[in-house]
Amino acid sequence: MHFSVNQNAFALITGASSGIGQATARQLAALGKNLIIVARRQERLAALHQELESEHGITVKTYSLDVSDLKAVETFYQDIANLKVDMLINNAGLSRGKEPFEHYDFKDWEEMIDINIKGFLKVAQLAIPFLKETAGHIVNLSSTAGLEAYEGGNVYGGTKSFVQMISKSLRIDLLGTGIRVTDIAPGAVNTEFSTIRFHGNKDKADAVYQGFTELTADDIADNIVYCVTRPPHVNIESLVVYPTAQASPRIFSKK
Ligand code: 8X3
Repeated sequence: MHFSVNQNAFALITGASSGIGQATARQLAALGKNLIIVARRQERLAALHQELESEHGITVKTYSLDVSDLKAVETFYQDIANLKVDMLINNAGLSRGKEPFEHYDFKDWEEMIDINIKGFLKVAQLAIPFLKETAGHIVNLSSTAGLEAYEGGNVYGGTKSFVQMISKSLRIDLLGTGIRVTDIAPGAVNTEFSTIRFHGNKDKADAVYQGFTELTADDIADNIVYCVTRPPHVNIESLVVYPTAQASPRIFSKK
């Protein structure tokens, strides 16, 4: 099995300061991949930058960016215009709230739509000229919440169904360019995801992952690395990855 990457081009990772994005940055860096890591939290990016450059002798560029600021995404792509990019890990996204539809705070819905849909689209669209030049690879992070509905998942799930539809559409619209598109739909992964969903309530967030062995960010990064290191004629269109103790978004075997 070969796990090699083009060491002359960069992987662009959004949401790289924590969770799946950060784990993917670490695993790609270990393969010698140069990275452009993007997130809102500059201090965290700076720490990761230092760690990865000194441990792996790669080049890391950091960029503090909120993907829901569409103008800032445009400026970002102008700023990296001279770099060769052959991977986009389109990972920035969040869940905010978990309430019945009727009582949901509309602002929480808007935040998810701005980041998971509008930001996600802008990042993907402006990456395409770079990826055309390198016959690159787009990995979109969706969720099992986009495959099946659950209580309070409403708009979050909708944004992730949207990601899955765009992944499929990109496969069609980019056919013939050599660009590969992969959609990864994780189930329960223990990251900051639930803390952010529950507005910082750590107890509520921890309860989500109690009583079973949940996935880690590294488990999903491992799947991403597998997909992006296949030979150029192999496109893994989608992966649905659950913990063994989870059968669907609502069905768990908990002790
Ligand atoms: C994360 C999966 O089911 O917690 O996207 O929403 S779930």
